[in-house]
Amino acid sequence: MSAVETVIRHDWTFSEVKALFDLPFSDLMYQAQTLHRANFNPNEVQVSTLCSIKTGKCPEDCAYCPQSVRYDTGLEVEELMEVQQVLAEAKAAKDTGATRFCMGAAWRSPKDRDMAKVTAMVKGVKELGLESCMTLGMLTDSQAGELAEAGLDYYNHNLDSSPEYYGKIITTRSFQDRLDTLQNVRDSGMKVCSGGIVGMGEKVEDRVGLLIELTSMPEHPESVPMNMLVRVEGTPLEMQEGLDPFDFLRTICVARIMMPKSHVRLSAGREEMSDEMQSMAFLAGANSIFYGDKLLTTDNPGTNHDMELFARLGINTEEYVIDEGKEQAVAQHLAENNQQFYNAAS
Ligand code: SAM
Ligand code: DTB
Ligand code: SF4
Repeated sequence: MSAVETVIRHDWTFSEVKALFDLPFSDLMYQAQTLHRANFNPNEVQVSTLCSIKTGKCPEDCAYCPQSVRYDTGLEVEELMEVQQVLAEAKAAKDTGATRFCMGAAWRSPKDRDMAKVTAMVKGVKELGLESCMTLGMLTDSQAGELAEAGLDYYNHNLDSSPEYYGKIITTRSFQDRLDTLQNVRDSGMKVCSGGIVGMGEKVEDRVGLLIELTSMPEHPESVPMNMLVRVEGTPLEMQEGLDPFDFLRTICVARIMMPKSHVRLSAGREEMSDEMQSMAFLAGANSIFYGDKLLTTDNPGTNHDMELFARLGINTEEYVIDEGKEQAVAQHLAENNQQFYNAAS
């Protein structure tokens, strides 16, 4: 840790943030990396594995999403999985080195009748010694309370874009609905995971707006997923023009600078990124990834590829520390697994 002062701000102005985006690329990278080093081990990345516990047939109209019932994406629909099946996947994720297991459901919001099953999943995942995360759509305050009581560590609910651009992407629920769910999650005592998508045709001003919204919350989200749009055939955004990689990297830099103590996750879209682009994202301050061959329904780089990339870059996977730094609960196999790849690479 260096002596660089870190101030957690909730009052970023539009012009300040826009000025960050407008910096020469090297100056922006330097600022982001400096703050990153002041707050994190720059050679550690947290790894989470995703599991789609209920797939497809979602009533919402999110223009990017292959799981909306409104778009024909050829997706295989799957009802809510059985608890034991989810736990078998969690165990497999742990065995390949993930420390957090994220369960996602293609719901507008969970039905009360689903809560017993999802809370059983949370308890089972915790018993395996994994951190838990869920993303199930909108939550009422009592649903958030039930999940918190079951031991859920994180709840993921993305703002996706600026309040202005949001309406061009989703019409079936409002930006305010999203903020209300995030408030319910925060009030329940769970940690907040919230970020957005870059590359949906939004302007740099919308990326500024998204990041200002994330930092204006009374506490910054502990985890900030930054997704690069995966252009899925059959969705309205299928033909969206490709994003300049530097525009994505700039967004990672600015997220790191504005939320210096949060984990910034390099999320969807890695399958389309070169190893060099990913390494620049880590340099820009991204320190978490989704690890596993699949995201929810689309492809992700394979675990072997990721471990090899980590070995080539000298990156270690971040350990899962239970009870705020007291008891370290990391499976020995994780270290061994990494070591094996470093040995192979050297
Ligand atoms: N139904 C829940 C919801 O929307 O909150 C949970 C699952 S939803 C798939 C979780 C997030 O995945 C979305 O908010 C969006 O940010 C991201 N996502 C979905 N499809 C994507 C795509 N094609 N490219 C990039 N990110 C995507
Ligand atoms: C997030 O921000 N990205 C993840 C997770 N949270 C749930 C989902 C990405 C989904 C990409 C498209 C798919 O695989 O269906
Ligand atoms: Fe449904 Fe979530 Fe996809 Fe929107 S992003 S269509 S709410 S699964």
